[in-house]
Amino acid sequence: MVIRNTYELRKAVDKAVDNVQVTDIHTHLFTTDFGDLLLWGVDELVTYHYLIAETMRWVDISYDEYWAMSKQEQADLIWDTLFIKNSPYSEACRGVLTVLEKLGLDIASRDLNAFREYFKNMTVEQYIDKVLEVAGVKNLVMTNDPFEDSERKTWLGNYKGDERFKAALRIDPLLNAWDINYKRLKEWGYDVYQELTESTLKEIRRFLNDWIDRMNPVYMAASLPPAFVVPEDSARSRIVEECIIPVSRERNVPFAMMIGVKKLTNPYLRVAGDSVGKSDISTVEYLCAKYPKNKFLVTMLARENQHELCVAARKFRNLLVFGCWWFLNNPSLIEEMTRMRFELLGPSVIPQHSDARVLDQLIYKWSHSRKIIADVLFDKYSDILATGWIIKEDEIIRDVEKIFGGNFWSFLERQF
Ligand code: HDL
Ligand code: ZN
Repeated sequence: MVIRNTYELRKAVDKAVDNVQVTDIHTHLFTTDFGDLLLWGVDELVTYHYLIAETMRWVDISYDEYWAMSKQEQADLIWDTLFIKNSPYSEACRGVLTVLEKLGLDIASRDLNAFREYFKNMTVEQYIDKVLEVAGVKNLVMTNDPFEDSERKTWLGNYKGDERFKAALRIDPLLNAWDINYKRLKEWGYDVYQELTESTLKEIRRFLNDWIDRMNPVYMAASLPPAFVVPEDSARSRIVEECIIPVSRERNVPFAMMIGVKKLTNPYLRVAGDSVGKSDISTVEYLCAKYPKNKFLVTMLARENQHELCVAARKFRNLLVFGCWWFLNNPSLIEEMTRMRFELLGPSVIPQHSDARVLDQLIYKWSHSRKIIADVLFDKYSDILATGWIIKEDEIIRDVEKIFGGNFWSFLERQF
C-alpha cells in the first residue's frame, strides 16, 4: 500500500514497530539449563541493581545492612522507598509498573504482596513463553562467561539450550585481568604463562576456539574501561590483536566491544556500583581500519562518545553500532541517540538491545523503546514524504525488520 499522508504514515509505522518480532542482541538472561541464574518474578524485578542504587540515595541503612537482608526484605524496602514514599517516575521504576500493567495486574492496588501472588503458580517455562510473547521477542542473546563457575559447570555438563536463546562468549576476565586469570586457563589445561609468549598466545586462541565450539556463540564480547586502547604495550592489547582478532575472523564470530565502564566506582554497591567514562574512539577506528575483514559490534557507554561512534560507523562497513546501553537506556537519551543514528546512518544500525537481567524486564525495555523508535521513524519518514518521495507500507515493514534484528543476522552472514 502506498502511504498518501502522515495519518496513514503514523498508522503504518506504529503497526510495523508494534508487530515486529525482535532479536535482542544483548541480555543477561539464561535458558532454564542454568537454573537460578535466570532471574524472574516481581522480587527480582524490584531488586534490579538500578533500583538498589536509587534506593540507597534515600535510606540511611548501611550497605552491609542492605546486603544482609533477604530478597523479599530488599524488595519491600525498595518498593516502600521508591514506589510508596516517592513517585516511581525514574525509568527503572516506571519499567516495573509497565511490566505489572502488561501482565494485567491491578497497579492501583500498589500491593506488592498481591503482585507476588501472580507468580506463585507460574513455572519458569510458562513465564518464558509469556514474557517473550508479550515483549514480542523472538530471539535473545545471553551473556555467557566461562570464567563464572556457576555457568561453566552447565556448559561442561548437561546444557541442552533453547533455540530462542543464543550464546555470546563473554571474555572480560581474559582481557581485563590477564595477570590474574591466566592461572585459571592453566588450571583448565591450557599451557599458558603470564608472559605472552607465542605459545601462550596460541593456547589463548585454543581456549577461544574450544569455547566457540562448545557455545556456538553469535559473537564474542567484552565490557571495556574508558582507558581501553589498542595498540598499546599491554596484555589486553596484545590478546585483542593476536588472539581475539584472528579467531574472530577465522570463525566468523564478531567481536562485540562494550566500551566505557568504570568498574566499582562505589564498591559497596557491588553490581550496582559501576559508573561511566568517556572512551577513546580512535581504538575503534584503529581496529576497524587495520582489520577490514573482521566484524565489530560496538556500543559505548558515554553519551559523549555517541556522535563520534556514528561517524566512525560511516567510515567502516565492518562496524555495526548497537544499543542505548545502561545509563543511556532512558527515553531522553534513546531519542537523542536514535535521531543521531538514523540521520547519520539511516537504517544501518541496531538502535536498541534490552540488557535485561530479569526476564520480566524484556516487557518494559522493549515496550518503552519501540514507542521512542517509532516516533523517530515517523519523523524521518515524514521528512521524505514531504519531498514527494513515495513510501510503501511494505518498505516500512522491511526497514523495521532490519533495525529490530535483521541487520544483526545479515551482519553475521556478510563477507568483507
Ligand atoms: O557489562 C555489561 O554487560 C553491563 O550491561 C552490566 O551487566 C551492567 O551491570 C548492566 O546490567 N547494565 O544494564
Ligand atoms: Zn549487559
